[in-house]
Amino acid sequence: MNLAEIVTARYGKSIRDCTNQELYYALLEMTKRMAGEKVSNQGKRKLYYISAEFLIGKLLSNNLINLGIYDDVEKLLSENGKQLSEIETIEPEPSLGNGGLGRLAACFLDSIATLGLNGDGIGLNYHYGLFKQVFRDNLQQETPNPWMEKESWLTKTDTVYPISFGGFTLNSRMYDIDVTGYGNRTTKLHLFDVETIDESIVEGEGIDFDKEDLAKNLTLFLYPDDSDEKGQILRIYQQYFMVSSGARLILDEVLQRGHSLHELYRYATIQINDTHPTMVIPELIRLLMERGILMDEAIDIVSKTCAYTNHTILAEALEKWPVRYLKKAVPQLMPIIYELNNRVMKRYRDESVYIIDDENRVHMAHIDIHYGYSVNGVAYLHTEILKNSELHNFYRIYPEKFNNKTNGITFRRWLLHCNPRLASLIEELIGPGFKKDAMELEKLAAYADNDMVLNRLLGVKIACKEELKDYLERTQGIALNGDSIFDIQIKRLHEYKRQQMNALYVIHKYFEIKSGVKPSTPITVIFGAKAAPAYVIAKDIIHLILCLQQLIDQDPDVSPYLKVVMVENYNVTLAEKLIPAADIHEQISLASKEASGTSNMKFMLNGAVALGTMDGANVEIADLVGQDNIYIFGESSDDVIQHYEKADYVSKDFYENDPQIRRAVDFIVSDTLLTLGQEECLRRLYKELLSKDWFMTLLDLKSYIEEKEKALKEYENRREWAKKMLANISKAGFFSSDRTIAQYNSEVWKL
Ligand code: 26Q
Repeated sequence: MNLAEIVTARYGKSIRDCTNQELYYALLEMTKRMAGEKVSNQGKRKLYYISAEFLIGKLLSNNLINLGIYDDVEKLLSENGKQLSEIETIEPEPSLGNGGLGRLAACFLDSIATLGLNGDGIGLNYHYGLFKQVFRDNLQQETPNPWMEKESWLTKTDTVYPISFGGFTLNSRMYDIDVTGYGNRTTKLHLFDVETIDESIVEGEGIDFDKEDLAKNLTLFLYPDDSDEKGQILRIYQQYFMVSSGARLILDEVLQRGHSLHELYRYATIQINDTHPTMVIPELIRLLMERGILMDEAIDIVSKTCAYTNHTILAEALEKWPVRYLKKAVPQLMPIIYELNNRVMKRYRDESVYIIDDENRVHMAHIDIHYGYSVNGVAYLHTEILKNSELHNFYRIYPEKFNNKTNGITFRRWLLHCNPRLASLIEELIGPGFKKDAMELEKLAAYADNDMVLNRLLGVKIACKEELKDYLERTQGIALNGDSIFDIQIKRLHEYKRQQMNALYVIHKYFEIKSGVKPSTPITVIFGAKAAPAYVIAKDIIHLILCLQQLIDQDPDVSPYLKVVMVENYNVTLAEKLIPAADIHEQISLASKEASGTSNMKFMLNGAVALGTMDGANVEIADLVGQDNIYIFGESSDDVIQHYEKADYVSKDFYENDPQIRRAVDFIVSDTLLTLGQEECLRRLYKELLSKDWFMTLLDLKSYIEEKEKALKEYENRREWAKKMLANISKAGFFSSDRTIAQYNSEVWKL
């Protein structure tokens, strides 16, 4: 059925007479049906990508592009006086992820489908997903973010599994989302859910609820507040619910295809996305034993089936669950976890590789490394750090398991969909081949001295900036100056990502302007970030940025030259507007701490130039584009690791020895800011920077300011800047998730 037929059947009227809302539902039906008709790969071995997060974003446009009908639909609608871009705004964004790790999983599904590989995703169907962020009195507040409507991308299936926990059982129903690949097949995202969820248990306006009523709350929120014990145990319940449902599905599918579970690893491979799904290992062992396979063989089979991706070296993000919690939530797994640990203890003397430590905590990553066949990091530098320091003791035991898979992004969403102007300029210059083979972007290098092309590139950027300006005006009441330099930092708020360093730069610039030194081109510093609800200092940093925004907006001496904007509720939809409009993107994590980063790749692809440290994938970006096309500053990861080892970094020394740094830090608790903000928050942040500064903000602040000044100055030469833009775009091909997935397949999954 075509769109006209669907609207006639649904509403008894023509496209022209439908509301945008009606058209959205009709398009949803049409695309779901078309995606459902495509066949998935039925190869012998199947990949299951298990992840607690799939940050898929809105799906309508992306699906239309991948199905190859975007232009036709847009034309049909406009002939009937309708605009696809307006209809798109009606779709709620499913926010089933926090940030990089979840978005990566979504890009991977797109590439798995595009490459036509046999693989599905397995996750949870959170009713509210990540909280919605609102600003009140310059503070972040969290509210629920419902996304499921009576009609959505989800298709209810008949697959239901009873999942038992300590003392009770819940039914798990599978819902599917068809993920379309570009001009190719589809794959499925299987999301499991409890049918008895009760959204009404959320108390008041915020996101508080009774954490113990599991039948009503298990899949209510993504990663609910885990600052207390109840929240942590709820997370274990969620994880087990996900992996037990997934494990049963995998075993059922292998059996249905007529294979023996003794050869599970020949027909299935499971990629464990960070440690959140680690319990799939003991759970599969348990299920195989339930089906009559002996322990030794069950462990062997599962070890050949599971592979693990590490996304972080931050100690606090490596999951270690107290045995007591696991005993309460999933007692059936404990005998198996003890046995897995006993085997390790028998084989190795080194206590640092044990699964259970002397404080009776279970190290989830250790289960993955001992009982999986592959361990990978997500960028070259990150994998080297895993091998040489963080997981060195494991690397010595299993060197053959360790491998690198530098992250990637899907160019369908992050170029074709979010920046159609740039995509069509590229197509005009080098033809459509880059859409299937991203490395063809290199052909753009031939235009490095072509003034007409360089000018058109600048023209595309101006148009994207205007579009962002209109969008933020319309949706958030924010007025941008389209002629200013857009300097953008968008990512989860975390001290290691150092949004606070960018804020200190803003203060530095504020003083400069106050003293009469004005930038040649006005600067707009844009932030987008959510802080975890219980992460106090992260919320203080948001508070500081919002206070600076207000201060500068109200100061006529400064506001013509400098503007700070923190967009509210940063999400995938906003990223799609912000990234094409960026001139400079901030990738300023403390070297060694950002495993990869993926927004860096998206910005590069959209012709923005990075200002960053030699961290994560920035290292590979710098290698590819060369030093003239990126702004690098700060201490190296080796030096930073040394500082931690020697414990020799003292932030106060930097504060006391540099008047510029001192002035910027002191301003946080100046009368000027205290009249706008909350004294408690600002003083706490000030104290943190001076007495702790665990992520060494003040260490790099000076070189950061210098390098940013250099970037701003070089921006003035528009022709040279356009060459940098072109160089970045032409080298972005390596960061296509099609390349990443092809590597996972040839080196790990072997589908
Ligand atoms: C762990 C324990 C308890 C509670 C929560 C968590 C938890 C939740 C989410 C730990 C980590 C995450 C998310 C991590 C994440 O997004 N990591 C990012 O992954 C990207 C994709 O590989 C990388 O590009 C980023 O560098 C990395 O920060």
